[in-house]
Amino acid sequence: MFDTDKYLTLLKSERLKRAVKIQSEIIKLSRDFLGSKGFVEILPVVISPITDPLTDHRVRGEIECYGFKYQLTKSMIFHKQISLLSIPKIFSFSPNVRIEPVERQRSGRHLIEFVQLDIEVREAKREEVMKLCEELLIHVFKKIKSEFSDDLEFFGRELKIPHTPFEKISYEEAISAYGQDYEIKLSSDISEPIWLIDFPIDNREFYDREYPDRPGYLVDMDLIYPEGFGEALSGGEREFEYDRIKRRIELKGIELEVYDIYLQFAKKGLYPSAGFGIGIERLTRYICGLKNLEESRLFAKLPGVLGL
Ligand code: ASN
Repeated sequence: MFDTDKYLTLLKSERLKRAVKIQSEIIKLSRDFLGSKGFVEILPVVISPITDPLTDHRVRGEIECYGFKYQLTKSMIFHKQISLLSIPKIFSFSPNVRIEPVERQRSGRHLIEFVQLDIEVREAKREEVMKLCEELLIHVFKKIKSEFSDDLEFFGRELKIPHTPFEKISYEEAISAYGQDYEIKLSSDISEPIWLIDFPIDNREFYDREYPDRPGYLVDMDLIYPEGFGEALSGGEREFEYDRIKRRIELKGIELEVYDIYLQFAKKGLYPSAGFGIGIERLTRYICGLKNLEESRLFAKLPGVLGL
């Protein structure tokens, strides 16, 4: 089942060593950048009674302790919103567990355990966090390009510094230009990252904010990497008012009691906010130009394969 010799070869490979070294620097640079902008790093939450519903992930990583049901974190979205009651600008390197369908094993883009740099800003608009993200990425790309040129050369990677602001395309435009398979087709068609904005309500979770004056559409976004690397991140403005959140949960057909604790916080008052979460392994893959996400971290776990 588990091939230790194969694993040892992987551990000693030059590719893995260099990718992990660059990843360590990506984490350091992101931390420094966000620190310089007044962000506070909060510790990640690994188990909680509430987590992101992510309705395409039907298997829930549940554990029971002391008679209570906890779930493994699929994303820290609700904890981010609740954190803002204490601190106005937060981030966390948050491990997420998502039991992906086995068909995604060979996508090159899915691991069942990954880390996202999850960011949330009190009272922010979507455009502000998009700008923040662009600055963060440019900062990281420039530093890696200048200080790790040997490694990038080893990977045969020509890392381009994109122009800002990144272009935007709406979900509807992407669908009409590329069809249902828009993520990879769009990504293969562009040479700089692009924002994909304004998803329809059915496509996303209940916490992305619906335009007050454009029902059925959300003030949210994905960032798509160029050169076929696919999605980099998701984010948006958030629903924060009790009645609206309640309605959105009901629209998804989720029992209100599943989110009872979150709803109680919403009733007492959450702040408006916006944020996003950027996958660290996917960022490493993009920067190094790696074919598979599996090469982008130690202990990578592919859907349906026994990992370490
Ligand atoms: N972290 C994402 C966000 O902030 C949510 C997710 O990962 N599903 O919107």
